[in-house]
Amino acid sequence: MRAIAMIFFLALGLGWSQQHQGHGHGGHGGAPSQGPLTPIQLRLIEGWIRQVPSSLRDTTVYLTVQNPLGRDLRLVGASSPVAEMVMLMEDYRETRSGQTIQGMREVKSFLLPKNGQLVLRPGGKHLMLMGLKRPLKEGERLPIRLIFEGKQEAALELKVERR
Ligand SMILES: [Cu+2]
Repeated sequence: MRAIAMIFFLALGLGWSQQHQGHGHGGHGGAPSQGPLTPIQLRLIEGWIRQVPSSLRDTTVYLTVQNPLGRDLRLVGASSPVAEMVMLMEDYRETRSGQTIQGMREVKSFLLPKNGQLVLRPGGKHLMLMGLKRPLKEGERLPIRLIFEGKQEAALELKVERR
């Protein structure tokens, strides 16, 4: 049963790679925690949201944040008022029987090590804004809330850019 599930997931990944920015729905990235969260301060080194044509309802978020705390943080979710949900994902590329497979898959969490950085960038880890509620305008700044294990959250504001 596990093998079947893995093959199914791989097929999903392939579907994603073909559309690249147009992920299908059906993920299960739901809200990781309810109730009040403790705010934490991270240092935003850089970050941006990719502008996509208004016909697309999903887009990617890339950022680099620094953890100034003396303890590890684990990113387990995110949210934004402009998206129905946000998924943690990573691009991957692997070779199977001489064929290169490229796609993206959902990830449960990202580690933000103590006194270290988490880097989300094209070709690697990223956040996916799923189900955009309206088209995004180039240059506008949007709030993104990062949710960490242990009911902690960090609020960021990122610019929509065409890159
Ligand atoms: Cu993605």
